[in-house]
Amino acid sequence: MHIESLSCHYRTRNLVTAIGLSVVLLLSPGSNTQAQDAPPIPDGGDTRPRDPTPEELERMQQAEEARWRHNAEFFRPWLLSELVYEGEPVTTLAEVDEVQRKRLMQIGEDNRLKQQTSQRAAEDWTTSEGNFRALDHAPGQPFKLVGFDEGRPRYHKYLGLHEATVTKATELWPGGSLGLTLSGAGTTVGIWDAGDVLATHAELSGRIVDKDGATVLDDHATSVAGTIGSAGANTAAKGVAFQTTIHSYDSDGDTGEMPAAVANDALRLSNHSYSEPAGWQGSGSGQNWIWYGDTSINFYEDYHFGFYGPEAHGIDGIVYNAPYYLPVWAAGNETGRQAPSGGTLGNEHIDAPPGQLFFDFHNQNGGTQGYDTILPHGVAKNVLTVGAVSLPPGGYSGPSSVTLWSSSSTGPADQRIKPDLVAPGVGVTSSSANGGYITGYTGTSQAAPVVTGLLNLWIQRHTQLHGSNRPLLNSAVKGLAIHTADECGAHAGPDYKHGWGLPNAERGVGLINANVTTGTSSSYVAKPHIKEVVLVNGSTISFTVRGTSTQMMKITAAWTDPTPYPLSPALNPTTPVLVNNLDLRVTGPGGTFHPWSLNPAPGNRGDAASRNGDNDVDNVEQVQIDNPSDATYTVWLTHKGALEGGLQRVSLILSGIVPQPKELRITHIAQTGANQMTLQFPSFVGQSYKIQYIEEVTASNWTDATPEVVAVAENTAVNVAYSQTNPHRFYRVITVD
Ligand SMILES: [Ca+2]
Ligand SMILES: [Ca+2]
Ligand SMILES: [Ca+2]
Ligand SMILES: [Ca+2]
Repeated sequence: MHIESLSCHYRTRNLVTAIGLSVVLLLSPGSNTQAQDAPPIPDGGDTRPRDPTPEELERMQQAEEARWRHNAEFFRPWLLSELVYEGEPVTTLAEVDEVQRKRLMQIGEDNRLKQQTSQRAAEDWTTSEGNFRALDHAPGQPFKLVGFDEGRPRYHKYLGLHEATVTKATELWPGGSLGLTLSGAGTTVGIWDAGDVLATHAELSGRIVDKDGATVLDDHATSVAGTIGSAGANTAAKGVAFQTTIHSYDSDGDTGEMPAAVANDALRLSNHSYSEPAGWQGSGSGQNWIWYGDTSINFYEDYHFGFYGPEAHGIDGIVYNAPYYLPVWAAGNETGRQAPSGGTLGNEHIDAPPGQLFFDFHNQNGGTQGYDTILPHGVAKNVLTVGAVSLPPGGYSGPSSVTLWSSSSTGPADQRIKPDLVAPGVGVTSSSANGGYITGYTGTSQAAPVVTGLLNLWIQRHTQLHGSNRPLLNSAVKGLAIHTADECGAHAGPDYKHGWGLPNAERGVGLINANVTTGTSSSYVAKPHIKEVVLVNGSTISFTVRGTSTQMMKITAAWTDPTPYPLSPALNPTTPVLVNNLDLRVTGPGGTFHPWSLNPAPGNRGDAASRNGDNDVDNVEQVQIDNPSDATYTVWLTHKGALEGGLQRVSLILSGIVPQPKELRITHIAQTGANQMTLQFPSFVGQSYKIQYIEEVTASNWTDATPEVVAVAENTAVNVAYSQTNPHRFYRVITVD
């Protein structure tokens, strides 16, 4: 719905009088539903008409301009900042989208050419060196040679499967307790995986679109597709989004294909249950173990784990330029993996000549503490990285009901919190490439598609409420999943093993349902729980919220961050990869509340998260007030340094707040330049508004005086064009859904 204000009348009799009116208006804001009007300034004693002298005209002009400046000063705190993106002025965010769309297409084309070259180099390498590396890997561990760069082969490792079930997703389905009808119908999810999904599988038939012509049928890909979207002919195999359409790709050429899928198919979500191998990889039987580290960087530990390398950088560049697209990535199954010791085993290094055996020994993946085993893609800042857990048949009933799967990859990634979430893992059967079913695999490969399917249901619900022209930002989808997750681990807040916890489908869809604009112009509430705003370089966003003593208050800020300058290979470098360092704080009874932070130092990785100060490494920040008062709090969003790009889109998720209605009307109006008027109205942060006008009060053909603007404060002032030849207009402000 949209809500309109009553119209606001602004009319000039002559210019000087109009300016006088504006000043009166500004200094005594009215309580009428119309903006203030006031008596004209008296004309003075001499009633005989005469033309002003040139000196008088000059003085009048100067006085006018002084009043415009005075008026502009009044509006300044509330005036929406001019948007500048990468040095260019922009009128609307749609223009930013367009710049990013073009860049995304260019990235896709560049990546496609780069990957072709890399694949050709890989073919030459296998021909010259023998192809045993590409083929003779550990049994049961699917690896595929996908390229050859900088003297090293590059593989994709498909991450194995784990039985999975979804906490509370069934409540979103038709017949569920929420009264919704979510099934993924009408939506599309992308899968990049080991090969072709069996499109004729009874569980998937009619909903698989082969997008890249991959021809090799694959169990792993078919099973991932099944976990997302199996119809449920076998009820044990039913997918989370059981009526979604799946665009199927093999992972070869992924970074060229993903941008095209976003640009051409408006893809919103994709699942990636693979990455490049790192550390120890091999079979339990002991003959094919390979260590993927680089001994010139560190002998004991593979620097690739948690390192922000070319894979993370490449994916983040894509996602930054695709603001409505979120890839979900499996964290990896790496913790604790190590070749059996004892000195009789032939251990090979990935960069060793064929057949040459080494007898050195490297740390088990994750060392003795089991931290820092996120594979290269999952390190990316802008994806949602998923680890694997198991749950009892009854589902979540507190942190102790969640058991981390022992090999699930863990953070930190650089110094950041990863994985982002963990997803469950017990009791699901999925589709296989022979038309039957698979049971009993183990790995984060199955946890990721559980989350992908669940997010798909949320996107479907959001589209039901707001239409497809109003997509949630990728950072809002990710932020919502993090915000509404169930608490896991030994301490409150995030940790490096479970991330922010276990997604809760019901709680997430609850915030989507409650995040609507309702009421009338005299009392309305706008989008109280999910706010998408733009932080302009040098600015601060602040607004008040009402707490309640009956519920914990939680506020999450999530943003899709630009890519940093590429890092040189190093073990656990401390150069931050965060580019735009936004800071979220809340002030109110009890003082200042800071976001969660973890300590990435090797000896402190298991410590409880702290809330003592700013978080300078993560692009998700969350303030949690455990015992709020029935009182007003202020949310502050600031930034350090200069914002790359000149602006940063941010998603704010809020819960445990009591929405306070406002009146929608224009409260102030005045001339602020020779050809400019400024209007002001009370606003909700994150809500979109438009100013419109008509020439005659009886007219009904409202014309836009402004493009859509998103409020970033509790009052918003906007400039509109003023013309002396058309000095008589009626204005209104409306909300835009
Ligand atoms: Ca492909
Ligand atoms: Ca590391
Ligand atoms: Ca926790
Ligand atoms: Ca920060």
